[in-house]
Amino acid sequence: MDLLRKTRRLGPLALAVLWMGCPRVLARSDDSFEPNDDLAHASSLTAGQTVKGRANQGNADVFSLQGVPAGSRILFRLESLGLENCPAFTVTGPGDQVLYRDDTYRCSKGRNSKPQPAQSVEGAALTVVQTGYELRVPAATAGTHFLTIDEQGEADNMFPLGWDYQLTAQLE
Ligand SMILES: [Ca+2]
Ligand SMILES: [Ca+2]
Repeated sequence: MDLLRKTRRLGPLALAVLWMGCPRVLARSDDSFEPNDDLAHASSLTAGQTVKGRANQGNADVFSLQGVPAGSRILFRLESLGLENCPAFTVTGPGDQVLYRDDTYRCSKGRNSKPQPAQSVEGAALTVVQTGYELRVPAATAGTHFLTIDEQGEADNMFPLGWDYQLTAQLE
């Protein structure tokens, strides 16, 4: 009887603790490039070499490609490896110039939610392909260029979404 009373009293408390602990318990692990959440902490890419990462919602992944010659075109090839394919991309050139940026959007289960450009320079384009995405951006100015992958969410997801991807940057 005593135990039952105690359990009743502790029940709501236990539930609250469980509730508060849940997001942390259920939060997915991240990749070995972390922390790479802004331009100052970008992970360095080598043209032609493939890296694998995980973008968790609320934790942007930023990659840099150094020594891009003026007049070249960068192709960022992103292949989806699983989880929730719901990314938005931004490419930033030298002097923090935004060369391409997707609008923020909401994914919804069972629907084909796709990133859409909100801002892009002439010649920059995102193509949705069967394996994922191809993002082409002309480099007018020589120097380091950055790709930001920003996992979006659903309208009411309780836990952050995540996306496993494979990324290759090439100069065309
Ligand atoms: Ca990551
Ligand atoms: Ca990150």
